[in-house]
This record gives sequence, structure tokens and C-alpha cells, in this order.
Amino acid sequence: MRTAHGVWGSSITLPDSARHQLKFPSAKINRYPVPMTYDLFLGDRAYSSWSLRGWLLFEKFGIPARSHFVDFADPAGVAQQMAEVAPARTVPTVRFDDGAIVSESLAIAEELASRHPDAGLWPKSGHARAIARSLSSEMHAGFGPLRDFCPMNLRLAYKNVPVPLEVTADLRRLECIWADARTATEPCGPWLAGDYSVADAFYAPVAARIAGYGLDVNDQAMAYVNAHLADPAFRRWRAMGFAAGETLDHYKRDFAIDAWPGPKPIHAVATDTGQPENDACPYSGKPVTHLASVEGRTFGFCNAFCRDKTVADAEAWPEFIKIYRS
Ligand SMILES: N[C@@H](CCC(=O)N[C@@H](CS)C(=O)NCC(=O)O)C(=O)O
Repeated sequence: MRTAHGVWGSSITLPDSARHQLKFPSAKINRYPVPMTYDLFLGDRAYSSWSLRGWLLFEKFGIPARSHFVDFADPAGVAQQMAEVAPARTVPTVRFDDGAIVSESLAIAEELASRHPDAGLWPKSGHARAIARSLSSEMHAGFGPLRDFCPMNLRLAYKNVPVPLEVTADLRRLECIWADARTATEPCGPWLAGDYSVADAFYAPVAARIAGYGLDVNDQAMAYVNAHLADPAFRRWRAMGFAAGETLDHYKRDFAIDAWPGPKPIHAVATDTGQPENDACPYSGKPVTHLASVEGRTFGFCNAFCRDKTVADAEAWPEFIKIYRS
């Protein structure tokens, strides 16, 4: 859904699902004198690693935002599409409810933590928080070789990738700082510094790169990568990446294709025929207009996006699973 006005497709992002895809042309956005909620500007879900970080900061910590997507296929480029939120020129960018525009991911994390002190973006303990901050800063500033050689691409995975020495050095550094953080903070779960924190949001796209390019890391680091691949929020983002946007050659690399190493989605396909088990879309409650066959059973949705994100990874969507298992 591209518009002549730049930013396309808008939606209210509500934590842990309630995803009304309220699409409207971007030209309307500026007609609200002061936004009543935060506006979160994002890029293509399959390719924009910084957008994934930005989105996770809202999604994982239950902070609602209205999402707007720039089109990575638009020759106008990101900055031009975001002219209405100048001086911002990259995604993610947040326009806060007082009009403040914040672009750098780390600044977004800090600002959200300041405005939502109880949301748990940073660990409560000073020691764990210091480590999470250090990890996040190092991610924000570093790992250039890994980022350059392995652009995030959630649409596919590779194998037998010839890894340059500088990338190998980045992988060894990741093993070191991830292990050190876990030793220092002794988390009960899989995350780096206690419960999921900003640091984990920042390393989610790194995990996606390690998984997607089949990069060799030690068992402990691979367990952390796998925790991201299995994270329902990450899975929902990836599923939406299949439901919206085009496959872009710019991000394709000439390596052998492999199966995605994350959890295997249950079998689902879009269909035109069949009697759906549900009358109302699991996400919006609106009447059913689009169908999918999931493990041979038929379910309905209110639009193609709701259907296709479900087809891509049905188990990632609590609202769908509720009716699927009822
Ligand atoms: N330092 C920024 C990086 C953001 C960034 O580079 N985002 C990319 C998309 S993943 C972008 O908007 N690129 C626009 C462009 O290169 O024109 C942050 O922390 O958010």
C-alpha cells in the first residue's frame, strides 16, 4: 500500500497482539494536531534490523504505538518518505505524544525507559542494568563486519557461507560478551541480563543473522540465538514480514539456500474455498472475508494481511491459537 505521500500503511501496535491494521493514507497523519499516542515509524520487517529492535522495544514491554511503515522498494528512499517527521531520516523513529521526535534506537530505548519506568526495559538491579547498557551500546556502535557481510533477511536462510575473518572475530566477541553477561547476572531464563531487556531487543537481529547465515558459534551462544528464533514476538514480526512487502534483490546474497532454522510453522495455506470455522476475524472481530486452510481446517480473517501473517506462522498468534484450539 504505497502512497504518493511517503509513509505507507499505518497501524496501532498493541502489545501482545490486538493488532488492528488501521490502514490510512499518511497524508492524514499530520492532520492530528497532537498525536494521542506514540507514532512509530518502521521499515520493511524482513530487512530492517533497526526497525525490529525499535518494534521489540514496544512489543516486549507492552507500550502501545501507532505503527507507520516506509516502503523499502520505493526509489524515493527512507528519508524522503519520512519528510513529515523531519529531521528524522532513518527508521525506527518515534514521535512521542508531546511531539518529540527520536530516531536513534538507543535513544528510543532510553526515552521509553524514562517515560515508562515500570515497563522493565532495563533490569532493576544496578549491576545487571549496567551490563545490559554496556551490551546495548556495544551493539549500537559495533559489529560492522557482521552487519555489512550479513544484512538481515528474515525471508530466507543460507548454508555453507564463506565467512571472512573480520566476521569470525565479531562472532568470537559475541560469544565472549554474551557468556560474560550471563555469568555476571545469572539469569533464570535464556536472556542476557535477567528478564528480557533492551539488550536482548538489540541482539535479536544479530541472532537472526547468525541463524540466517548459518554462522558458527558455540553452544551457549547458539542457545541464545535459538531463544530469539522461538520468541513469539520475534516470530510475529517475521510472519508479518512475509505478509507485507516485496522480496528485494538488494538484500539477496549468492549463497546456497537452507531451511529457516527456527521453529517450523504448522502447515497453513491461503485458500479461496471452504467453510470457515469462525465468523469473525480473530484479530479485529470484523466479518470474515479471507480464508486459510490450517492443517486441513478452514479459518477466516478480515483481510489478506491478517490471513497471510497467520499462514506464515500460525502458532505465533495467541488470538488465532485461541480459536484454533477451542
Ligand atoms: N543508528 C540508527 C540506525 C538506523 C538505520 O540505519 N536504519 C536504516 C534501516 S535498517 C535506515 O533507516 N536506513 C535509511 C537509509 O539508509 O536511507 C539507529 O540506531 O536506529
